[in-house]
Amino acid sequence: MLTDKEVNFLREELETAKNPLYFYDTDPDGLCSFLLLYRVFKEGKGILIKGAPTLDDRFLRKVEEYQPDKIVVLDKHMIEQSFVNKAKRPVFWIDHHDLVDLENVHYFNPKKRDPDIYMPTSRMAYQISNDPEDLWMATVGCLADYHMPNFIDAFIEQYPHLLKEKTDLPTALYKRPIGVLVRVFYFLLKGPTNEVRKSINILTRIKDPDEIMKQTTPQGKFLWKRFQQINEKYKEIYKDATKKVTSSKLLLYKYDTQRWSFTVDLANELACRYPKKVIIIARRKEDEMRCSLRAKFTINKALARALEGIEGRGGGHPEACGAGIKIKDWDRFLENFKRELK
Ligand SMILES: [Mn+2]
Repeated sequence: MLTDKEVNFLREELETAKNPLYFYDTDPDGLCSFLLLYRVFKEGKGILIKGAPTLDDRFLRKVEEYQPDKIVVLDKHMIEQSFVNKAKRPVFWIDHHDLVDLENVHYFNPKKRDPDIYMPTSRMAYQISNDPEDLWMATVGCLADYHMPNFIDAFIEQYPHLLKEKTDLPTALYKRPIGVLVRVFYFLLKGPTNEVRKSINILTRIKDPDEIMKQTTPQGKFLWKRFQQINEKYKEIYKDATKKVTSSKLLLYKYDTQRWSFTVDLANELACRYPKKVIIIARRKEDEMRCSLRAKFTINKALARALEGIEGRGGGHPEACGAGIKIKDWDRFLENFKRELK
């Protein structure tokens, strides 16, 4: 969480901003963080950081184009120093990934006070915006980043048809209507840029989740229809992936990403639905297998040991890792990993 002092400082900065430019990460936590702030402070413009690992010099042309007085970066794990230096505006960075040393930014990261804390950016954005009408949106952002917010009781009271009682995260995400709403936010970020932008524009004006979930307004109906089209593609791939379930502890699914990438969605859902298995979603890129690994127990140590003597790299969080393995070593890596998981 942010401290009261930080909340007050950021509120003051955003209230006085005439034309802030928001850069935010391409996932529901990043999106909800932006929406929460934009819906309260009204001014400015939001830019999705898509197709770039960090906020780098390529985004300076957006600064050039919009001439903002302040720059706000949300939920992005890295900003290049050169971007900060060349942008020549105050930069406010609210994030919850690993701490980074960067000069000339106002940096807000709860890990400064507690290295082990897990606090999605949208939870902090909601501290700043503090608009009870957006409680549902803050809930979506937190759940999407696999965090049960401390205000969930208030959400249940206000939206019992979306979540009728307190549950664990897998249940909320995959067995309750609120989980569908989270998926709507995930999937609306996929696909052609102009369609994504249109969806986000509409989301800035949605007042109640039922506009989407029950299609009570034309805007909500539009979003729901677009979600359903993407969801159909996902369901097909998900079904295909579940065919790979065997008695093995590994659930390996190889998949060619083209226009619609569902790697993260697949890995997350399979890990929740098969909590005893290690999920590997792999796709070939040039002479490498690129993998997303997930489990509901610690796997990063087994992964590190399995990589010994293998041409490749990998690592990440205890329960969520990434890896890139050279094709020639792929089979040997899988054997190693299976052995290490026993
Ligand atoms: Mn996040």
